[in-house]
Amino acid sequence: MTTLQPCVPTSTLTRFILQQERRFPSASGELSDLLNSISLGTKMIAQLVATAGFRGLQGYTGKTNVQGEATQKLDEESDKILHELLGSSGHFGLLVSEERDTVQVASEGTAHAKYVVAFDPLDGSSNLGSNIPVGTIFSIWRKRSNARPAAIEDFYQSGRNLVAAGYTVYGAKTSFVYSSGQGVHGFTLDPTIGEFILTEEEIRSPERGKTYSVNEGNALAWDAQVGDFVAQLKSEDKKRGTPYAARYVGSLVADFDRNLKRGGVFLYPADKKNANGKLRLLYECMPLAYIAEQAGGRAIDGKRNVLDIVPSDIHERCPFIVGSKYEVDWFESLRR
Ligand code: AHM
Ligand code: MG
Repeated sequence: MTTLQPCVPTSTLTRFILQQERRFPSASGELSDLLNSISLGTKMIAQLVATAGFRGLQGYTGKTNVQGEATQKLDEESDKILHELLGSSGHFGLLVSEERDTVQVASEGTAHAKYVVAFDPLDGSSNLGSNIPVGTIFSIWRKRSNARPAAIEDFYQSGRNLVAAGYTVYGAKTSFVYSSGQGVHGFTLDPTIGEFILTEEEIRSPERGKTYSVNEGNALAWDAQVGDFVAQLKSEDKKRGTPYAARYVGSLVADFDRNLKRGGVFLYPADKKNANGKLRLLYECMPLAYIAEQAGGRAIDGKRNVLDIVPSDIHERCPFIVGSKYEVDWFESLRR
């Protein structure tokens, strides 16, 4: 007879964050506190996503955000949760959110706070109501100077200066993946105890994969490089290992998470209609580029490494090609 073993976790996210902090004896604990505030916020958002259908939280607000996209009630609620939790932590000077036109001053600790944060509270929200995974994405920078309160310029730093970044996926399970520059680590929410449990330590992205993710409905607007690349991925070439399989969820976090762990490439390129693609640099492309690189992958905008770009607008868009090193190098080799 087999006896069921109690499932005692090796580590929780809270404990893991503290252990990472202890590696730096001079650390003040502020970053750990921030990450824990974000994790609490994502647990609350996971709950909202799961129960929206019977809490009157489904559907659109009737408003549009700064990008002209129709906002959903859950976009607004998720933004409020993160804004309030992070604002009251006292460690953020300024916040940027996909859902807010301008930079927001945190409610407490403005002058002394060391960090600024950007987030997409609910990525992929056009999929809500279809029971398809959505997620939250965040990036954290240190202020350029501690001698002054946070300023908008603190967001205009390259991704090389990121202190931490991460994302969650609210799907069949809720997962939290983050890096503070010491590898990428994955956690799964155990809803029975309300804790994120360490499930994937030191995630490494495979050198190459077998899938590609792109909205092929935009093919008519693609340039020759994107067209050639996708055609090669689909062609029969035993030596090269093609054709690849197409996988496109339409929620960046879900497509990215799969490719990070299984290998492959995701593209939201520039095209004839959108010179800078669709995705936003500060709270979509940069944080995921940071995670990809920490795991051994790559992210480019077609010409430059995404982490080398210095933003000049908080809602700036950026063409995004991200994934395993092999496929991103391959895409780059087709540049004309
Ligand atoms: P959102 O942040 O408003 O949800 O928009 C971003 C989403 C990504 O999650 C996804 O990869 C992309 O938009 C899908 O766009 P499209 O429907 O054009 O393929
Ligand atoms: Mg988004």
